[in-house]
Amino acid sequence: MWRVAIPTTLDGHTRQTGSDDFEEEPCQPTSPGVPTAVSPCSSRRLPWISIGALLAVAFKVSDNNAASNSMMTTSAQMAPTSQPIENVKLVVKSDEEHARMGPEGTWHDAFLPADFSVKAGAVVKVTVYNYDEGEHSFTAPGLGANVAIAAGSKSKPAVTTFTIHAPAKAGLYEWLCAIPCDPWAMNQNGYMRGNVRVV
Ligand SMILES: [Cu+2]
Repeated sequence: MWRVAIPTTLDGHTRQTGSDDFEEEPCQPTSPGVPTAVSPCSSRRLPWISIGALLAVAFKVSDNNAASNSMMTTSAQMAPTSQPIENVKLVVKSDEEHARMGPEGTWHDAFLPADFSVKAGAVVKVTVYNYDEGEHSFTAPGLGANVAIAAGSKSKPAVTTFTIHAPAKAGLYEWLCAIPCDPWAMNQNGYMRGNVRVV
């Protein structure tokens, strides 16, 4: 009897060519020595192999993008100056020039803006345009800055430039104007004092 019922595959199942449920059989591991081309699993595995290949290609492409991005970052970091350079422009105006109104409704001297952000470790080039006929200062002990801001005029601002080496530690660093000017403004953040946010 067993001599007659010879399995059509070597995986132990007796199969009949042309059977309707042939394609519905669960895919069995192919026994050693059975050519994969003969295995019924091969044709059903193909779509998954194709999807796998597509996914592999997709990941490969994204890897390449990531690699090129990191190369761009690396080349930027390898620029002659290793620290990022930032430029900050500040304007100083007087109460008469309507720098900034206080909550009580009168105008005051002010740095515009009085608060700004810089990157940690950056070399920050600050340029101050002073339209006020009075002198001011940008004094920030935490940033190592104590700079006199030269007096200018409404029609011809005085330009003062200086450099701040932003600390590596992020946080708020206070500055104030240490030269007597608008008494109220000297004690108010947003006017003659403020914060440099190191991020
Ligand atoms: Cu001042």
